Amino acid sequence: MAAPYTLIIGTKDWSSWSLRAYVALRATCAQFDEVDVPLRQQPLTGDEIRRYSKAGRVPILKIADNGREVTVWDSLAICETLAERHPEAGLWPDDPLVRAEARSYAAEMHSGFPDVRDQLSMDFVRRKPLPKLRAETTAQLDRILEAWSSALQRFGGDGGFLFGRFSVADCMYAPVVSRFVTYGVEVPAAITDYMARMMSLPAMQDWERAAQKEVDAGVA
Ligand SMILES: N[C@@H](CCC(=O)N[C@@H](CS)C(=O)NCC(=O)O)C(=O)O
Repeated sequence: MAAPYTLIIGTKDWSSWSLRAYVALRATCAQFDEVDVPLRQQPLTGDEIRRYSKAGRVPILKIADNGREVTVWDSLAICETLAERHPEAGLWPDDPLVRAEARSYAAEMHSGFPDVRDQLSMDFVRRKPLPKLRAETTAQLDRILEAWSSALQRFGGDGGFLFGRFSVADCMYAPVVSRFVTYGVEVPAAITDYMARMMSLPAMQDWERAAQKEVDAGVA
């Protein structure tokens, strides 16, 4: 049977938005085909992405469902769609009020932290010195650490993810975990444990292996 999903993603070493959709899709255990688009090779990159979505950004999820085909673009829309289509994966917390907070975490990441994204860009397998941080970047890093600590303390429980079991909130922050590893950002012990848990997810390990291959091949 053909896979119900096709996930179109960018170069794994760099594509932080793609990683978010990838870990969400892996959490559903659904079968999917993957299309890899090389980033930073304009005009090829843009042309390739626009074959799948006129929005011109990855990730893109194609869904084939009972003879219907739909395209979902944007990481958060993909995560929401997967959570809705796979309730068994528990990608949002069960409690509506906790879910409201988890959604806020995901949305804050999706629309925020521009200086962290700019100064600590994702380079999944490389290890780099921490650059001299702008005040805005430091403030955003502090906010991320404060938000993670608060979620882990209040909801982490035995599951050890931000809201206990793995959720869309963790998907959205997966690239930030990778950035903290790449740039050796100093974090409190509880956050070190959280980051280790995230980095050891099979989906993250597979992503890392593929990103390493890109680096070895000189395409990232
Ligand atoms: N808000 C979008 C952002 C997606 C995005 O900016 N993706 C980058 C790659 S990480 C991209 O497609 N860049 C296109 C290019 O480099 O031409 C999302 O959440 O998916």
